[in-house]
Amino acid sequence: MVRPFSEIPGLWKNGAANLYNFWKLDGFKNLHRIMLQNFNTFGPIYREKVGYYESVNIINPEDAAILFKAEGNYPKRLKVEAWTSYRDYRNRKYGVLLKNGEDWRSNRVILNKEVISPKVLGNFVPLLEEVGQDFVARVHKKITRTGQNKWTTDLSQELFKYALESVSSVLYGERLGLMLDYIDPEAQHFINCITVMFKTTSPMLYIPPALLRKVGAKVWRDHVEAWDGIFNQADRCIHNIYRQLRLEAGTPKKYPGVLASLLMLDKLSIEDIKASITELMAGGVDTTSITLLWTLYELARHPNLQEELRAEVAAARAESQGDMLEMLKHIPLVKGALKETLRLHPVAVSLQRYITEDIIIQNYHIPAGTLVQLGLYAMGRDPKVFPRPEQYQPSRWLRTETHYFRSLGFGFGPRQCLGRRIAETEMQIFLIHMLENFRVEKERHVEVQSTFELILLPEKPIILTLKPL
Ligand code: HEM
Ligand code: 2DC
Repeated sequence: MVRPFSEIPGLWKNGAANLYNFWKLDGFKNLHRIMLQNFNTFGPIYREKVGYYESVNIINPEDAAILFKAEGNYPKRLKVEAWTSYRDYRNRKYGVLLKNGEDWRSNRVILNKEVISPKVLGNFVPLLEEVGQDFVARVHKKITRTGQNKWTTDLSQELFKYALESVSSVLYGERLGLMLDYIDPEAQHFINCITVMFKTTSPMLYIPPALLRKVGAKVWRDHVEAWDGIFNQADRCIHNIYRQLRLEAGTPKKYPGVLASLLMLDKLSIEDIKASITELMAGGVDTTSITLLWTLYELARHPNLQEELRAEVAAARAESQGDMLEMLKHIPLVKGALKETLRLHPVAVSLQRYITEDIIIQNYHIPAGTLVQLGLYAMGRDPKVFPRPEQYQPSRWLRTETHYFRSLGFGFGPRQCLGRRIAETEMQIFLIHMLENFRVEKERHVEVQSTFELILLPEKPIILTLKPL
């Protein structure tokens, strides 16, 4: 007998009381730990209502498969109201991140061809390769300047710059110059705005932004200011390319970047292009940089693994005679390391869909229209899903054991991360260059946990030491 929806365990009856408890537990920062605890209390499925949003939460890969089979033709995530409210407030168009329905699909299909299809990888690699080389040169210079043949630092700011330089070079076909000593203060401002934008979003997941706006709350004002900074900088970059394109008519000799390709293709309106390019630029900074920071942290904690990866990279370099596109096909363990980082330190604490048909999970009936969340952070640490989950083992992604609905760091299906190819390639190239040039070390016994600021971030600075090989 299938059990009814109303019998799913959990605390879903009193949203306001739950919000109060959540607030007392400092839940805004601990969402990932609270989800983990809820799975421990209630089992592999629970219902929850915090503030104004209600969901069913699941943790098993087999249940994730059922969820994604019911996502329909226009998959829809939890609506981040802070982001849509800002755009409504400023009269700006939604990009692919926030669109839904047919409008989303038609934009996404066109963007896919320019951003995530395998055929564009060849265009991206030389651009990203150049940024990777410049990053390494910059670190060598920093090491020389210390006079100690090593550099001990919190790399996050450097990684933000690396990520922004990488994504911009792909989007605009041009360098911003962030690997230089003196950088454009506008670019630094853009980076700061993204951090503030994420941080101010999380309380607004539970308290409606419309309300916060009415009472003139600081969190709403800061949020608006952050998005204003993001849009102003993106507008400047976009306008620049647009003007150049009008000046030099005819087809360019070299790959001109995603934006110019979209403009020349002439299939999306300029307003739609601007909206999605802005989202890609903003989505391409904290995500990859934090994932790289966590990866370096894990490599510092596992020196033997670090040597193993170095050996793989050296062999790949020899085999492909320096051809980077070819080299990327010979580094399975490096790719496994990135998957392993996203398992333990996912950017997104959960994946969510509004299901379009009734489904049965854990023998409970769930009606169409329900918001179902897969606890990605919790799944990554579940011993039933990943044996010895606390161990960082990139090789688990090589073995023949099942990976069925287990590698979901970038989401799933047609609504998965649009920046996935850019992110993966940028991160692989980064690790190749770092492994070829430096040994990464850290102080022993320093453990770093995650904190939730819409995306999961290290709760305190990660201090690493880089030594030339
Ligand atoms: C969506 C993760 C980097 C742009 C997403 C989603 C996840 C994700 C989990 C939701 C997918 C779903 O609902 O199935 C990540 C991770 C990254 C990363 C782990 C890096 C380690 C990037 C980069 C960009 C980007 C570099 C831009 C260049 C986007 C966009 C969407 C998205 C535009 C919305 C797509 C849509 O709604 O159609 N990402 N992301 N992301 N990401 Fe990423
Ligand atoms: C946050 O409960 C926790 O990739 C919420 O590059 C549910 C939720 C909904 C949407 C998720 C968000 C979480 C985390 C950050 C994600 C976002 C969708 C896209 C976004 C996963 C899990 C991200 C970081 C994008 C952001 C691009 C943007 C700022 C322009």
